[in-house]
Amino acid sequence: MRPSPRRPGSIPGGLHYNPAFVTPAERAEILTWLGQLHPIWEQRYSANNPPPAGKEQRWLLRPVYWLGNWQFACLNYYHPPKGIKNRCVAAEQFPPVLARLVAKVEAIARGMYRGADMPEKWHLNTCLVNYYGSRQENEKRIDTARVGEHKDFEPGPVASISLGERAFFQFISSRRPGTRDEVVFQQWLGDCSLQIFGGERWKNRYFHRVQRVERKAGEKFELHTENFETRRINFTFRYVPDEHIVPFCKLPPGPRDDVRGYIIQLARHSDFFASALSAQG
Ligand SMILES: O=C(O)CCC(=O)C(=O)O
Repeated sequence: MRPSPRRPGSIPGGLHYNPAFVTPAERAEILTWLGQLHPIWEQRYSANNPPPAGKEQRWLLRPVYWLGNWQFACLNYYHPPKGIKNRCVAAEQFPPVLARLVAKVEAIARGMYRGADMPEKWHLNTCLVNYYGSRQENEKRIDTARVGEHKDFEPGPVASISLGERAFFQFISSRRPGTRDEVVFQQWLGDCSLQIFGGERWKNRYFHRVQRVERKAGEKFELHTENFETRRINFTFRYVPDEHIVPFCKLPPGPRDDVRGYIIQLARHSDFFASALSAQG
């Protein structure tokens, strides 16, 4: 069923958008904290999870960092009901500024969603930090500031905080071969904004994607993203049941071998991952 017509610019039920959720002081605090992070580039597959027939090994489009737990691409992300074991590797906790924002987000979300749309133990314990921008390759600058249509499979509502240039975000109703994607709702996600989506329609039924990221504000973040110019940062907060988060040292040998190189990279700049590495024995 199509959503009912809306006033231009209005936000449909089940979605929340606040264009000025992050204050200038919080923005500055987040950027200071981001300045000491060293995000990594991941590959989609690994020795123990090679590309399926017809697919090739590839790098992700952008550097990423995860908080709470790290869902490595080569471990196939968290995907209940079957894909829950050995996918979410314990990671650093949220810094104080994000923890404060998350407490406010959780209160908003609890007022919006009920019953099956709000799992009993739901709390936002996971964050994907996505760096959007362009990659320098020899003389060429390659823009990768987009995300193809997908769903987030963590249970319950998802919250997204954006910094930097505006992103054009769409919910899509169909990905069946031979049919056109139907855009159900689209909006710009601006600097300092909060978006929350949840429930059967926005979370389970529709896909979402980022079509493009503007360049209008001339934003260029000074971060540790070598050969990559970052003009937008997005934090997507999600919930993974705590019992599905596993310390690196408790991963079975195959997945542990697959992600060890990443943990070694992370450990160069993170006490948390340095301890995780030494705990493996
Ligand atoms: O960057 C955004 O606004 C959306 C990111 C997203 O879809 C995701 O992390 O799953």
